[in-house]
Amino acid sequence: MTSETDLLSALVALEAEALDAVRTAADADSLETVRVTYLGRKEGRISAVLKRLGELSTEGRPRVGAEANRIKAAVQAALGERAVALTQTVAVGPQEDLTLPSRTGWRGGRHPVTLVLDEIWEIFRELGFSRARGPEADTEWYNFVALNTPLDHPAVDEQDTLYLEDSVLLRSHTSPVQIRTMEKYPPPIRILAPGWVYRRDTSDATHTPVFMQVEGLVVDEGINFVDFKATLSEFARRFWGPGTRVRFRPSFFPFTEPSAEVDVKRMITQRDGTRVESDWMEIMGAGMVDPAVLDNCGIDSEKYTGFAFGMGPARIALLKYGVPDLRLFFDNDVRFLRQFQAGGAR
Ligand code: 2NL
Repeated sequence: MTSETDLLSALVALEAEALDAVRTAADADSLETVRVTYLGRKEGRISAVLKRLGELSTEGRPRVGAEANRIKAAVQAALGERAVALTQTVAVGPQEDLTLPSRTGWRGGRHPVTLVLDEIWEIFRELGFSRARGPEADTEWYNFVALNTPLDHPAVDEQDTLYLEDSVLLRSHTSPVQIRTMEKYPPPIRILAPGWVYRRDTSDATHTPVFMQVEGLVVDEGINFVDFKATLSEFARRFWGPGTRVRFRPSFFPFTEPSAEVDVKRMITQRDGTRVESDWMEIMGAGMVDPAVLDNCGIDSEKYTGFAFGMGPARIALLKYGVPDLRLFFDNDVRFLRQFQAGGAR
């Protein structure tokens, strides 16, 4: 004979199954299927249990009947709640897809001009140079006059300087930093002076009115033209590669005598492994410090000599990476800048 506990445990198992089916029903149609499966009057699985009440003793019947009714009510209530929830989901729209991978974090990187400047600095650091800095707004004395460039000299007009007030201007090169260093410290001096400089230029592919410059200065007893050529050739070969050819072309700057433009010819390894030479590329201006500049800074030009040079890291970056237009370095389009990061384009 069927016992009361048999039917009760069958009912409890059915309740758990039915509630689970209600919870996972994805739409109104499947909810209706769940209702018919468990509560349907003819074929419903709970009704099937109730039909077996007759198998029980008279005392057991009311207890099992009451439990069956409680379960029917619970499943009915769950069906109602789920039906409402499903209509709300439709009204709100699709749920977030929690299986989507999350966005990776933004990673910053160094600007290509900074990368080149760091590389230049690293080489001169190995050669014994220190780094010097100074103000971006300076006086005519530091920007021109101390550099053997009287204010009526054509070079002053050529630089079309940006004045802030009488005799105070945005520096047109970082040379004022070297003048201040020579005023303050006795030789030996070996410094690199990087920083922003300003000229009243219109932006085009090869000019920007604000640009990064890096100048270098060496002053000591007995510094000669061989030190000058050897130091800058060594720099060029460390930067552009060991096979690089270096040439010094005569030039003019008011603050150096003699003066030179320094050009390099690189060895380039092509995709197929063959090595070819590049064209000559101008990388910097340089020269032996004019004795008048040393005297202006209180350094005895009979005892000390020196050399100096200046270059634009953005222009070097242009040559090194084959960038066609300097303005790309200022647009700050991350799709452009990304290409210079260690991981390459991402
Ligand atoms: C260029 C050329 C140059 C210097 C900068 C310098 C500084 C002192 C004394 C003598 Cl304090 N010279 N600087 C010398 C030659 C060239 O820069 O093309 N720069 C972008």
